Amino acid sequence: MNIRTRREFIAGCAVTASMMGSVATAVEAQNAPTDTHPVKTLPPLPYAPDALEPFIDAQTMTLHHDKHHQAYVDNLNKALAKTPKLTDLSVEQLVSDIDTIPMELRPAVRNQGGGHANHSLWWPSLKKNGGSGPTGDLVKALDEKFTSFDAFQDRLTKAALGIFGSGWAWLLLDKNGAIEIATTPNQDSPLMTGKYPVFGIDVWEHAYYLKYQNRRPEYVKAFWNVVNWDFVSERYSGLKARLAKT
Ligand code: MN3
Repeated sequence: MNIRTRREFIAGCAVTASMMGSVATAVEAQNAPTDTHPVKTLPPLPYAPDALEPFIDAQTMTLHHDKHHQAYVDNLNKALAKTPKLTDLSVEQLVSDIDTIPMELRPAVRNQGGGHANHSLWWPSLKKNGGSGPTGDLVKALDEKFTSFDAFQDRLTKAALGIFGSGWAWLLLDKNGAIEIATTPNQDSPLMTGKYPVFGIDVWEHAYYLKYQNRRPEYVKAFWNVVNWDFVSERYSGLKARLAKT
């Protein structure tokens, strides 16, 4: 069964399952999960809140992680309180399979689950002195797609600056392993459309307003100083290898 057919098949099962008062069947065998952050828990910040100074300030990091990300986790779990089978999943699996989730729970999965998934990738993607640029397979992929790293950086920057309101700009892999730049509004996760995020830029004002106020271009420029290239490059190679097997 190809992926599309399988998704439609699963979506069909979801209707049946929810009609039977259980969503368990619908979510047990799904799209291959990418990351596996539990729905129920806020992952710890993998460094001190001031680790990215002066590019991203400690107060922003603390509020962003301890308050904003925590709120996505709390609100998601509140919404899913009556469907414990769903809270046993990884948040990445949950948002990947949003089409199979009962309609009344989808707004929470999209917004709160998307926020939880996006931020769970955001923290490890950042590091001061995280390498001088991409390495390994990612270098070649960026050169082939965008002609050079500089051209890629320029394109992703423009995508981030072009988002109206809140959202994310991403480097993504499609299911065939091809890279692309895309944006998502609000907290929509690329996983909801079958794409795999390599890394992204959070351009919600909560990510930068205390230090940069309305100067999003300055924040995005600063962001390039704190990309964890070792993590991002390894992640790209890992995702690519996983997709080659499916
Ligand atoms: Mn954020």
